[in-house]
Amino acid sequence: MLRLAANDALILVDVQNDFLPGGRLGVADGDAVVPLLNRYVAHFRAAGLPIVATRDWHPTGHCSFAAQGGPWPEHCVADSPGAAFAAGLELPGDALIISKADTVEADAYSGFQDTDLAEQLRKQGVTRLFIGGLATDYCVLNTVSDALAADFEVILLVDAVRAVDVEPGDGARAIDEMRAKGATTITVEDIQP
Ligand code: VGL
Ligand code: ZN
Repeated sequence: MLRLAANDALILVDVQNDFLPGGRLGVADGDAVVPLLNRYVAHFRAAGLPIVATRDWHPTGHCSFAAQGGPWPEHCVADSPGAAFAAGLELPGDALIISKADTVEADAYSGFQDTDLAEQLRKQGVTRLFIGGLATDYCVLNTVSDALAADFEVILLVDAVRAVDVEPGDGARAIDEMRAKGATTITVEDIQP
């Protein structure tokens, strides 16, 4: 069991339509994270703690798109339906939204890359981060790694992540890597109601 504390914040990584099954870069079973993340959201709201949602927010012609020679199909074009948060995600109105990779020339898998996320969290006295969302092997992995490198304590919401798995096992290896770097893991039942 784990009790939420005053220095905790929740980070929901890229829970966007294009990463759900049927989306441009659909993650298998990606929609399964939504009801779980809603339960984490409810815990954090009840405790009055900060909730952050990151989003991939690419311009048309982004360098990560296949037409530009990048590795991915076109996805999460800013203001498009595919870039919108999953309809079922119960994101509070006062959640902090962090848009990333929003210039043509740079990609960013981490919510900390070229954003003021670390500053905003520190300003609020946050020291421990609960992180879940999509995709385990890209944006979750990189957000967790940057959070640890920036000296935040990190708890990975291991029930509320799903992987792209370009190679089978990528998601499991990403979880091993996050643990090796110092992240601990919980499931939603571990949080003291
Ligand atoms: C992501 C691939 C490309 C992610 C974003 O959110 O994990 N993956 N852009
Ligand atoms: Zn992207």
